[in-house]
Amino acid sequence: MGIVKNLFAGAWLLPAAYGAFSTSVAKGLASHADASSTTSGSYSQFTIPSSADFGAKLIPNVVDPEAVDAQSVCPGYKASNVKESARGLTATLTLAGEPCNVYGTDVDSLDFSIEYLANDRLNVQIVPTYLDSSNSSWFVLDEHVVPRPTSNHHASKKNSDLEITWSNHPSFHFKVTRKATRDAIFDTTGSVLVFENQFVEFVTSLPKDYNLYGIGEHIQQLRLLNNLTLTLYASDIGDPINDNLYGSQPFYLDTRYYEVNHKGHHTLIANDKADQSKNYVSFSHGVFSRNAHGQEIVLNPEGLNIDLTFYSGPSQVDVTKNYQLSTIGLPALQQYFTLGYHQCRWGYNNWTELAEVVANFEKFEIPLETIWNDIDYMHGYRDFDNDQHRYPYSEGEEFLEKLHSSGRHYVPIIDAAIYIPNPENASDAYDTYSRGHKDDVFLKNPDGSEYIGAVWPGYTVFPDWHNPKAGDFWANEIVTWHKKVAIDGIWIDMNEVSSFCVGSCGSGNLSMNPAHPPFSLPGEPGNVLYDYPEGFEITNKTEAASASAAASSQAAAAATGGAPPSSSTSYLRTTPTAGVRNVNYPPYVINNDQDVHDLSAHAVSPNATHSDGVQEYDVHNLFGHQILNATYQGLLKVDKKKRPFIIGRSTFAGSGKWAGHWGGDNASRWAFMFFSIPQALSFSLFGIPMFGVDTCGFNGNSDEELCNRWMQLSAFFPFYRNHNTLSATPQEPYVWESVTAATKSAMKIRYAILPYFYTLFHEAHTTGSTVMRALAWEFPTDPSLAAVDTQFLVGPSIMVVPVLAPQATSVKGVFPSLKHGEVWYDWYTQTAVDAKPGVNTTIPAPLGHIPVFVRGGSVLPMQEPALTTKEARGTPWSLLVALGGNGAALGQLHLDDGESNALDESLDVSFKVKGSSLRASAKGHWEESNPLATVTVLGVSEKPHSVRFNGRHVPASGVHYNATSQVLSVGDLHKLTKEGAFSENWTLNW
Ligand code: MIG
Repeated sequence: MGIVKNLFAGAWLLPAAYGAFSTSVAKGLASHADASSTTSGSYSQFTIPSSADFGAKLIPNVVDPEAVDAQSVCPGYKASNVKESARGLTATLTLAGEPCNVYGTDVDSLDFSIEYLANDRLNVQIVPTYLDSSNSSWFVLDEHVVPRPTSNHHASKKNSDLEITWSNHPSFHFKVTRKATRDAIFDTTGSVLVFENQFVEFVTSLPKDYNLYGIGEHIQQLRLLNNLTLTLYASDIGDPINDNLYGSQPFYLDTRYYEVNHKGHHTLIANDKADQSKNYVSFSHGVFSRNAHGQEIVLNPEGLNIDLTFYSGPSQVDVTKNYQLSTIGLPALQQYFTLGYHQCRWGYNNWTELAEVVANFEKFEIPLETIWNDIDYMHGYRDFDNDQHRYPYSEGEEFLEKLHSSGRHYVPIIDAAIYIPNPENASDAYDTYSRGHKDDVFLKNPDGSEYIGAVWPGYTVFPDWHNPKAGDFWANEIVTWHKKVAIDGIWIDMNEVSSFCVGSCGSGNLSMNPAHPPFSLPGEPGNVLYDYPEGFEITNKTEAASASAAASSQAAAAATGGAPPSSSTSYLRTTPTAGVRNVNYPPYVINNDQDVHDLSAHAVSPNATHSDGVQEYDVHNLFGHQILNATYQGLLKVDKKKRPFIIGRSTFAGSGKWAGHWGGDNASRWAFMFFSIPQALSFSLFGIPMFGVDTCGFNGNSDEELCNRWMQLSAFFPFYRNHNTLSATPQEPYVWESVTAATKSAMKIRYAILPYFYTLFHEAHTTGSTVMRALAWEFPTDPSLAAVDTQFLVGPSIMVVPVLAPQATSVKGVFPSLKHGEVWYDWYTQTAVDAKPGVNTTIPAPLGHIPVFVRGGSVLPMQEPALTTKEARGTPWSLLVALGGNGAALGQLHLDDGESNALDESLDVSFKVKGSSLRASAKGHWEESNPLATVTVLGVSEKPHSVRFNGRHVPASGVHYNATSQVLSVGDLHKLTKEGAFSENWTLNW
């Protein structure tokens, strides 16, 4: 049996401790003694010393040979006072022996409860008995911030798909069983429950070779590996593989495949035992651990994890919908324009440069929907404040007017931190800070002073989302600034929340502001970018050689200077003090991926204190989530009728209600192009369908081949944006001729199927379904697809098999479900693919070509490609009908104005093919005035005698049939649909 070990470095209710605060401030101040000044522009600027971001040297428990295994020393609990009802059970758990106090203070009495919430949903909670809100030493997650799952009146143990049993021998443990398969889906047998004030541990067994998905945010393959520690702690760090990242998504999906015998008995199969000649079924369930603390999930093949909600599925689709509908909320409905192409980079220096970029897209006739601005536009990196030399308001107004009238949009970045002006320099005053300070909305130190960290502008403060006035402050800043710059959405960065120094390093140092960050920016001396993608040495030999030589000498120079991250040789290990929490240095050290693993390194410290007394320690993982909510409310204040468009970096369970997410700070490397697929699929499971990564890669320089492939791949991602780091060589698609062509060809498909994409988004918003899908989710009875993440589906009907390696001219892909009669059509040739079931098929894919397939049984509503989504929305309709093996096909279309919150004016059309007729039936009041131009039917085996539209003959001139490709194309339909393609229900017969 394999085991999931869940180690919470801190439960969700913990006593307060302020001890460590003075230490980190002292460190910040001392290190300033060796600070240097750099000259930037005409003035000499103070640089925060890099040592300000050095934490204490820690060793994570999972690798610490001296770490005590809580399982071997803790006594566990015994249940008593058990009360059962039709809807669940409550009991008291009492410590079963001497407290072990291994990574905190043991809690001697706990309340255990099981609640059957619905037939397909069950909750288990374990909370300290003496929990009362008057006692500020216990932290309880706020239900307004992180909702609990809803319950249904009719739920009962009897009707539930799942069942829980428990036992006291040898100590308290419980087991969740799926009734249909008699299989335990969660089982703590053989382990002890550990519940301390800074540490909670529970252990469940898993099947050997489990299929687990989710547990974010991590960059990893879709199906989680065996033998892996997954740490959850919001961290500002570029592209670590498997380590903790920007957001925290404590949810997983577990899929199990079974063979069913004639008696209906289910036998679980091992993944490697899957056999194409056999039939299988799968059952999926989801588990949400409603906990915002730092946590660690240890997946290992042997042996060990308390607000747990189980979603019984039994399919991924059921689990994902249930999770969103009952618990975290449905994803925000995106505006139609957000599905167009987005161009961004760090380093667009002024409005003129932005205008040039837009002009280039026009010149090369590459669709461009939105031009983005990174921190370059800001005055000294201050939020809500433009640099008046480079990005003056007046010129911006002109630029934006022109941009908007061309149907395009503008989205700038806003950082989480707020500059705190130099008190000794009257001309440094900054209104945003003054207003926030007056309202007292910033995070505090334990002594009540403002917590002062460091981000781009120098020393900064941070909004405190627990303060009831913080939301209004943030909204007011957005509204005020919007009057000067007519933005169309907001890009939220640095919201982990990131801070470039340990502790309140700015306390006492404000006279140094504006300070330079404690490291060099990309392109600054010592940090010149010489990195290129794999394959560059083949395609650009000379340039690659000189870049690599320059990189070596830069590295050699760096090696001679600079201090080591930590001068101490021994690790800091803390021991628990009875009843006292050490929030900055908890006894259990999670494997946080910042340098030296310090929780305060490159983030606001755990002892930063909120207005309600809650420490950052308890809510660190929620900062990102709450700023996204505040930004959403702010944009609604700008225009309450418009759907806010927000892309955020740090997220939590439920952030999808307000924002999309981008997988920031990847590198211009082939591996990261691959990882973007499992990243997107994981965010589908987390209820954040609007996802995309920095196309062509962020860190390092990109090159023609990688960018060519990547522009094509991202064209099938929900959020399609090219973004680049400061000083890296330009990578807009018009930079290379082949990339221009490749981009245009992929965008032609994307823009044609925009109505399909939009319909998928509407469905996600109303039902919790996904947009980007794993093959395993659409084909749940094929165990061989469980780990596939090198190809994917957009909705149910489009499959993409991208090239993910340099120098390739073909790619291997599988065509699911052929043995059950599934048909796949090549997008380009419109003919059925000839492949064998379960066989990895070689698909030609020269540079510039991305293999795309349409699944038989689909009707895709399409419009004509155009340079903007607005223009595309004004073109005639066409339908692509891909007949299934049984000759049938289905499709959906949702239309509305694409931007307003009030959805009373909408149109829903359903398409259905039966025999040789296609029926379109529309419901709703949205008036679609564009006519229908063409219907193309793939897989028509015989030439039709006649074609009729609503009983009227379509003239032969409009009908084309190709017997070889089996494509029937019916044109000239405009005349018959002058009032609009769906103004009346119609039938096409052939
Ligand atoms: O630490 O604003 O992920 O997309 O270009 C760098 C500059 C800060 C990180 C974001 C990246 C953005 C960059 N930001």
